Amino acid sequence: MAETITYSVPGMTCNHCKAAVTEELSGVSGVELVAVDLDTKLVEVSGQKLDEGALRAAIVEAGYEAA
Ligand SMILES: [Cu+2]
Repeated sequence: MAETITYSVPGMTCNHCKAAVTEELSGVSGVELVAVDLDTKLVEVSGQKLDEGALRAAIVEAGYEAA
């Protein structure tokens, strides 16, 4: 069953940030869709059997922090 998890990532300011976060999260197992909203600084991750720890690690790997 698909699930969606939303993270607040205040450090994202531009399209480069958006691309970096999207790329890292897209590489996490089970992730099917990543939607970044720069205005609200929210990242929506959708997929199957999502691993919260892996998702947070991917955000850190991209150089940001999930609030
Ligand atoms: Cu940026």
